[in-house]
Amino acid sequence: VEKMAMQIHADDALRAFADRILNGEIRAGARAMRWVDDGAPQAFDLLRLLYPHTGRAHVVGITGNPGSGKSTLTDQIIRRHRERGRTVGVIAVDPSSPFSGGAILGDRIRMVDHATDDGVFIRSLATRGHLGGLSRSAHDVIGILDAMGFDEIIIETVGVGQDEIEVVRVADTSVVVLVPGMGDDIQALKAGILEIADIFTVNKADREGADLTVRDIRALQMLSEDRTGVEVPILKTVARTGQGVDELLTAVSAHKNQTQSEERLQERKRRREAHILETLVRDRLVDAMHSALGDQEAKNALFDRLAARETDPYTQADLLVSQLLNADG
Ligand SMILES: Nc1nc2c(ncn2[C@@H]2O[C@H](COP(=O)(O)OP(=O)(O)OP(=O)(O)O)[C@@H](O)[C@H]2O)c(=O)[nH]1
Ligand SMILES: [Mg+2]
Repeated sequence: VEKMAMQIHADDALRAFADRILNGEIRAGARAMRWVDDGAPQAFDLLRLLYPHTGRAHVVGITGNPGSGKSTLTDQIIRRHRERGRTVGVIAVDPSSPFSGGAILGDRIRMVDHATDDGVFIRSLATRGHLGGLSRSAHDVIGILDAMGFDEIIIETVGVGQDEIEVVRVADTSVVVLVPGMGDDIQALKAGILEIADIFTVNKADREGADLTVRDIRALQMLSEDRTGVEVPILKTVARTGQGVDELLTAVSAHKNQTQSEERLQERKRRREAHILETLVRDRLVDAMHSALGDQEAKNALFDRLAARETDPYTQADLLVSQLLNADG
């Protein structure tokens, strides 16, 4: 009984905490995001409470190579939203590459302009250490920003690596940022990038070769057949001066309206929910597997047998899965 009373108490406390987030309290939101980051067990209970209040904000993904100007562009976009009185939540996914250490610092410095503005919330998300994948953490953090009532949500992520590309799935509109003079890089652009782009922008258009890059992308677009009927705009921006940013926002709005008026939006939502559900189930199964294997000593014994080729992972995986599936049934 005492345990139950404590549980009810905890539920009340959590509900009160969720209410603070729904009221847009910055400190509560920040704390919830830390829970997600740390993989705290209460995080799921909280997210469960918040979920019905999410899915309202329009999420724009900004992805591109390191140094292509994503943060500078994001900064310009924030400024414009603020001029219209829209509140903005930003998630900057730190590039895992050690080379971009300076650039990460750059993010902080440039975005400091908005640091004192309550209508802007900027949060960075480390790429490492996210159980169940970065995209799910990003989804959870977006959910918190959404529950807090931010009108616009931007997620900045480096478009290299599978993890980062997966992140784009959580966005409603994906902007892929390229720069002039990429030459062979354009050819090497992952098919994945081409597929996820709803809008291309050739940033640093103050540099030579922007038009050539536009043409290269267009040529590449024509080669990929599955884009039937959907025109993916290719714009040019100079994030440093803000040139072309209004046009970019117009394209984002157009995409938003386009997707909302079609069943494509529903399809996009379906894919996103499926992805999140899959990662959650995978996490839980892996956790259950570890419990089923027992303590570290027992696990090591199995891993040693595998290493010694006394058994194989295929057989063991089948055994474990059938064991887990039968556990409750
Ligand atoms: N010439 C020129 N430079 C730009 C433009 N936009 C951004 N830059 C510069 O490019 C550099 C990188 O810009 P960031 O906005 O930090 O690029 P990023 O894509 O966020 O970089 P990461 O977060 O490290 O991936 C900075 O020195 C910017 O001032 C532009 O339109 N023209
Ligand atoms: Mg950046």
